[in-house]
Amino acid sequence: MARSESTIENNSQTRLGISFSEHVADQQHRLSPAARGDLSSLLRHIMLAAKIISRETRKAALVDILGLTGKINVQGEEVQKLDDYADDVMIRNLRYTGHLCAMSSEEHEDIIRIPERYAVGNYTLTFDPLDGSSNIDANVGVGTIFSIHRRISSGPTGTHQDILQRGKNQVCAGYIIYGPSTILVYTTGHGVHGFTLDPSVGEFLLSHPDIKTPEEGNIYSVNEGNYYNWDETARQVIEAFKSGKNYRGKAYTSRYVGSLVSDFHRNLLYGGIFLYPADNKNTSGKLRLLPEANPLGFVVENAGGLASTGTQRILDIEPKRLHHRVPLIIGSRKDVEFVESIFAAAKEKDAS
Ligand code: AHM
Ligand code: MG
Repeated sequence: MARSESTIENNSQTRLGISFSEHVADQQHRLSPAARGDLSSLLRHIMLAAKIISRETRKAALVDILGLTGKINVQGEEVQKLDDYADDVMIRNLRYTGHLCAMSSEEHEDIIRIPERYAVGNYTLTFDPLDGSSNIDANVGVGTIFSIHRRISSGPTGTHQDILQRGKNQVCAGYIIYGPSTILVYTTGHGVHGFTLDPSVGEFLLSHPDIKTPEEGNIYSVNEGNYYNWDETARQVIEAFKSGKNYRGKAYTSRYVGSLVSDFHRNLLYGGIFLYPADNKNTSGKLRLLPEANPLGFVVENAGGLASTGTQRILDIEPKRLHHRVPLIIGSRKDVEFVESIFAAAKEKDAS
């Protein structure tokens, strides 16, 4: 029997194994039929950069044998560290596309301008090229995090104003995790979808359609070595998860990789909460609003979770500078709300 085209189309957003490129094209067609396809094209360029970074991170375990990453290779040349390498791959693969007016990277002090020889487009891209890179020599999962905004300035090229936008204005965000397999997770605000790189065909294929994070989880993820640097409220929060004296009356289990994308991705799938509160060494928090908290906040909210500083929604924060840091409390909705309730009670007590 002949299959109708509508059957094929209806299945395409959730059909396991559909390629990332097809998924993005179908989403554009369904949600913005009049769009020119710039965002879809931009995403395909990010995907290509991710494949290249994935290939290099796979070689990291050979560091002592091949002389990679910051050492001298067999030709006597100095080879770049992987985070610098990933940064270069992102810039080289994105700056010529004609879709961007400016970029910003966790590795750069200032914004990255589009060279004059390339066309200027309507989007900005902010990224952390290799999050968790201090773990790479131990073969622990690392990742690239990205955030896309629509341009708001109107001059000949992009400005700081275009980059320093609130997280709630993101048009797309996601990450690529280079773990036992390479997985790309993205959202344009219409569901969160995960794709696994199939090395045999070199394509990201849909493996996690329409991810919804559980409303509550059993995991808390935090660097507890900072305990004595935290204030009373942060200590109280962690004690509540450990002791079972929380809204569920249940003790949580602890999981902490120390690589944000890995900790975030696990909690997104299983449920749970990741916390990096402010402490007396990192008085404004350690993690960066633009390349880390905002994109993961956009992903988690679109999967049904929450991202907060403890007192404010991450996506509402007005970025003050490129490397603006924030406390980050992110994950399952009820767990984040519980933490916010402890911060609110502490604030009330302070005020009285
Ligand atoms: P990076 O982007 O320079 O790798 O730093 C951010 C990393 C996160 O991946 C991780 O969650 C955090 O720093 C770990 O910090 P700590 O070692 O203080 O626990
Ligand atoms: Mg990082």
